[in-house]
Amino acid sequence: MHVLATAGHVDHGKSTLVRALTGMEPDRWAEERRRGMTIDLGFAWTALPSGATVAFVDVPGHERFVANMLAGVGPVPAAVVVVAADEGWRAQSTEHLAALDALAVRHGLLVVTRSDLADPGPAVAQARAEIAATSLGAVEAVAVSGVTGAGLDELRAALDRLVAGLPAPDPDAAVRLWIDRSFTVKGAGTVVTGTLGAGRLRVGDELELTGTDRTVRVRGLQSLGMAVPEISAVARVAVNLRGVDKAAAGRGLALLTPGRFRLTDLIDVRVHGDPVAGLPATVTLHTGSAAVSARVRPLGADTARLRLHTPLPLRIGDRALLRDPGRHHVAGGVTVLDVVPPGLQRRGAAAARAATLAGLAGSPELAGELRRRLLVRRADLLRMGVDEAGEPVAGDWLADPAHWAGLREQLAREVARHAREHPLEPGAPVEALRHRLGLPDRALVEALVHPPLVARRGRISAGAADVPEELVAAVGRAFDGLADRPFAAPEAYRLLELGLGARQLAAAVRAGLVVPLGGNVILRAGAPGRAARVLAGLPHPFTVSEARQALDTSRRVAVPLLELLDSTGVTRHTADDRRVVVASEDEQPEP
Ligand SMILES: Nc1nc2c(ncn2[C@@H]2O[C@H](COP(=O)(O)OP(=O)(O)OP(=O)(O)O)[C@@H](O)[C@H]2O)c(=O)[nH]1
Ligand SMILES: [Mg+2]
Repeated sequence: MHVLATAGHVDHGKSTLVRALTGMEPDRWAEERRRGMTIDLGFAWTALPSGATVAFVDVPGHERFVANMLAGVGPVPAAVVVVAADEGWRAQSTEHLAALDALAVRHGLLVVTRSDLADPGPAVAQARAEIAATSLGAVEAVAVSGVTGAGLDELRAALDRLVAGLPAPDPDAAVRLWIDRSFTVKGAGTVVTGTLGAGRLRVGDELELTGTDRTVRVRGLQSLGMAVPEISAVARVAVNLRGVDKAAAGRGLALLTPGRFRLTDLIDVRVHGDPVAGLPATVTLHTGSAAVSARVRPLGADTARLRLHTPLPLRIGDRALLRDPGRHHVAGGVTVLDVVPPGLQRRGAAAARAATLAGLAGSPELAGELRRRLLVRRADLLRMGVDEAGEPVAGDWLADPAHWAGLREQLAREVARHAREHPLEPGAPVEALRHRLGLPDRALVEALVHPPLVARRGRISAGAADVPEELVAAVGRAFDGLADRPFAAPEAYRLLELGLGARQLAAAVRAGLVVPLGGNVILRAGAPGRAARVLAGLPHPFTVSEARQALDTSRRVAVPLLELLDSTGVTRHTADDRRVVVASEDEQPEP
């Protein structure tokens, strides 16, 4: 199916044309028929000679209903511009064409109607010239009479050529169905309609509904009046929603594939058309079927920041139209460049932002987004419209490669600095590093660790060699003068003199510099093993006193040292308070 919107000045014959082509009545309301004027959108469809189905969204031409016209045109990729032969180009011809141009509609057809009333030649010539200057470019023109039926066969053939040239929609794209109508069907509940421009809908689908913070389920689907289990873009669709009030699903809201769009009320845009400086401070932004008021903050010559009164599900690359609400004037089209723009509080930030925006094309692109955002969740990028997968650095975080390499170096520097400032801690806490690096997630800190850095028990250190020199030196000095007495412990006052308190001693133990015997009694590393060899040479069993003399040490050392050897199974305590060495030398564990 293809969907086309009509466009053109009031009373130029749009609805008559749609009626003649489809045999259906696009003016749905009694008031419209009574007044002979379209007020709101109308819908009708027919089969073309090729067999292709074409559905029309018929719009009102009267200037009072331009907002309705825009809601119909917004989601539709192609337009039929209607001009009356007897009236020629008029005000809303201009306004509607400006709207199509602002929305960058590229495909269309010119139909000069009421050609039974006047020579269509001048109207065709003028309209073609006007249209050629817009995004529609050169279009085919057909002269018809909706009353006599003249030209309708040529028009059907031209419509076939038009739809054959429309770009194929992506059936796997995320769904964003802009609601253009909602009503209640007795027994079924709320039904909303819209033009499905991309993706696919199925009965049973869960969708997000903007304006609510919950998901809704598709209870039934219809297209062109027929119930269908599933429907692919492009299509006119009617969606029956379970448990949704009609008032909560009105025009301008949208049904969305969950997790694929973010609602944003702050966007940076490129402005096409009038100069940014000439824009009013407040405009109405039209996109899809939505119309919201927006405050304009000019940034560069053709870029601006828009603060939307109501958040919309916008993505990078989306087109929207700005209208001056006071002057009934299409002020221009915009291309969305950023849906999560940075704050502009810092001095000079606006100028820097303008420079950045000047280089943006408005096409979602992974490398560029990473370069600007440095670190971003894949889910967030997807919501902005960036589909490229990318290789996460941790969890679903994606990083700009240069930034990531810089973070690696910064982490190494921070770990070294922490080791300098806290020489007795076994590495820097991950959380502290996360903070210093300004990272949003601990997993990122852990992912940055690579040799020689090691992560252990929530801390990151520069590996086993990471013993502070000061500590090694202080421990060395503690044993000064004890070189020929390997089983002598430094005196407590000496340790204090050297600044070796409980924490420092614990660090020295962890670093394997000394062996703890309880309290502040320490021996050099390896001392227990050497003691076992000396004791093995004593007559067995031996007393604490004999051991003390053999080891040339004090009771302060000998008692806990023997207890340590008992506990590791090197010596055994006998009933008469003596000991024997039971383990052979190579069985002796190194405490
Ligand atoms: N003679 C003649 N009259 C036509 C033709 N097309 C439309 N009309 C008449 O022109 C008037 C307006 O036609 P509509 O089809 O309602 O025009 P419209 O463009 O839909 O108008 P709006 O929806 O209000 O913008 C009606 O009285 C039609 O009967 C035509 O080809 N020939
Ligand atoms: Mg009409």
